[in-house]
Amino acid sequence: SGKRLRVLVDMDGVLADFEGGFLKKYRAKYPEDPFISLQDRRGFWVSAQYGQLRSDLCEKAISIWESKDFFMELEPLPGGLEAVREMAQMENTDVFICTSPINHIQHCPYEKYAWVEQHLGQGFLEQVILTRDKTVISGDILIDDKPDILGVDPEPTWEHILFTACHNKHLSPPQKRLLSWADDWRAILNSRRQ
Ligand code: BVP
Repeated sequence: SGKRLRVLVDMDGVLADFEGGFLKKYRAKYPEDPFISLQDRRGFWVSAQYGQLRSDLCEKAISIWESKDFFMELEPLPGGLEAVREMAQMENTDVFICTSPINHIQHCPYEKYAWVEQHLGQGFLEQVILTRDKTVISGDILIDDKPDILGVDPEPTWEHILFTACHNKHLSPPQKRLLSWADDWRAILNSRRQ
């Protein structure tokens, strides 16, 4: 027994295929412009790497995820929905989806809720946390593909588990990794139970 385990699960790059969805729509909208294959992605910020490739490509990249239906139409990453459904059914376990919306507010916040409703059901809307600062959210575990999760709290309560993504796979991070949802996420949860 013991206390309940609270798991925070990121959305983009962990449950929803942000990188794949971005590349597909970028290439469709800008077929004459260069692009970065997923294999060549480095660094969390897509916009920064496109801006380095050619300065005008930064704002072209941003135009993709600021467009209507971008977040809604992201494909689920393999095994992610099944994993969070299973976590939600586990004894003494609370799972929340913890995600940072973009600052262009017209579509993204709504579409993130709509995506969760479509893929996990209306009841799961209770589990959604939209925040630009994940350090102020308390939890035991945060599963997230961003290597550096910073905010106003220098000592967040959660242990950050780095979810492997195209942009972070070459790093040697200080965190434990979850290689994919086929990796042993149950063991990581159990390691944090008292
Ligand atoms: O909503 C996503 C997309 C956006 O940042 C958010 C990351 O949220 P978390 O995964 O940390 O919850 N985003 C924005 C940019 C550039 C903005 Br300028 C980017 O390059 N990549 C990216 O993911």
